[in-house]
Amino acid sequence: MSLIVEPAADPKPKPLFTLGKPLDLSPACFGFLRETYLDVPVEQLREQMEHDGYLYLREFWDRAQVQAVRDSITRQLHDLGFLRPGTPTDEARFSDREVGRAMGNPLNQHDPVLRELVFGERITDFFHNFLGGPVAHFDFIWFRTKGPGLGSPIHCDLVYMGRGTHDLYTTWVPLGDVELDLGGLLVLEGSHHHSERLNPYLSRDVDNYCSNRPDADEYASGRKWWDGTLTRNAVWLQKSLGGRWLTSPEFQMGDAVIFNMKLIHGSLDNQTDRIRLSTDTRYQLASQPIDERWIGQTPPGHATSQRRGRIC
Ligand SMILES: O=C(O)CCC(=O)C(=O)O
Ligand SMILES: [Fe+2]
Repeated sequence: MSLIVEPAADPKPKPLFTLGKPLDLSPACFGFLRETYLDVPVEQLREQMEHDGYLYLREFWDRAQVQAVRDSITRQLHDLGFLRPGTPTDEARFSDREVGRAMGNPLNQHDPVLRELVFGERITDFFHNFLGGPVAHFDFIWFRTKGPGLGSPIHCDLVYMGRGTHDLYTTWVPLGDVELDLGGLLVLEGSHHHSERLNPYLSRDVDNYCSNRPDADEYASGRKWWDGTLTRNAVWLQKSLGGRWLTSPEFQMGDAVIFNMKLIHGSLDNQTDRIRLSTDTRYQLASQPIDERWIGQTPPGHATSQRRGRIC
């Protein structure tokens, strides 16, 4: 039996949207991520990363361990008043208040149960083996608490975190089962192979600005910021670069999606009344330079202090 499978797409799927636009769900334009498992030899996983730009590792963690993290987060959401009163906490029903974006999110970055999941032995051992040496991770944890409505804009992670090594990997962790209409991760097949064409985008950094432009002061002072979006039109992008938009028929608690800095991705819009919960975190070789914006007890992230001007 092959350990790597790509499930067939439903011939008559329900409509799916990105940033309010319907995706073309024909088999040439849409499909599902190739699934893999931890017992695949590491050389094969490296080849797969090279070829696909991602690894969709099913059952990477014990479901119970992920459920404990979900419990901790839904409890926080409940206590902060973000869940609809009278509904079971575990269902994470949206009230009427957005929890906030990954930056400035009120959830606890230092929750030990969460940190044990995303920075514990299982994942660091995996990266040690995969990268071939001792591993470092960013301290910052990106929370996604996506209520009904628009998913994440299409982007590559490099423009947010490229001041250290570019041999850096994101791990996207669904904290709950994510069906298609709850709006999970969406990646553009083969898009990491277009880095030459995407160079004008990939060579930018959201916290850099051109100091010789008339609006330089506005960028330096934080009044203006480029948010790193590649495009708001996923359908146009797919037609222009080729490849299919890929997601999972159902991301499950315990799964992990690991991907490189140049893979184009975003997420599907959430068509339910529940909050989609996930985190994303970053890993690299400890011997490589690291992007200091994401390191420390309270990483500065995209604070104005991190703006850098240059002639361009
Ligand atoms: O979960 C999302 O909506 C976006 C995830 C993402 O951009 C990432 O994991 O890098
Ligand atoms: Fe991302």
